[in-house]
Amino acid sequence: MSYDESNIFARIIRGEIPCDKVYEDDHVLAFRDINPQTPTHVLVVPKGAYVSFADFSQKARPEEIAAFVRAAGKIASEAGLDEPGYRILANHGPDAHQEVPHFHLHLFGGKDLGRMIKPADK
Ligand code: DGP
Repeated sequence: MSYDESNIFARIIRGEIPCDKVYEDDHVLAFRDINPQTPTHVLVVPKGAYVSFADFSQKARPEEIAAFVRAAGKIASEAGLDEPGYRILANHGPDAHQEVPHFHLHLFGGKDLGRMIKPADK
């Protein structure tokens, strides 16, 4: 899939649409999800034009990958989630119901998140 420059996260990164920003550096922007699923629900987004995890993992430069991983850890720590715990998740493609075609991590926390996948759903 080619990158769609008009996707909603591209527009947020360009400053065309507002967001509730929690972190920014040269390579990363993080902001609160518009429809939070948990008390803390932050989207960690690389500024580069990557459609999904597959695209990011194959094409991002080492400094972009390092900045992204470091930022995700820092955001979780600064949200006070290291001790109680948190979950990070990335949806890639149709089976995962990826809605926005710009790679992002979801950071969930602030409550007991339960098991990742219910045994009955396997
Ligand atoms: P995913 O299914 O992994 O692509 O999740 C996309 C998430 O993006 C979903 O949890 C809702 C969130 N989202 C969609 N549009 C906006 C927006 O305009 N602003 C913010 N802050 N979040 C959005």
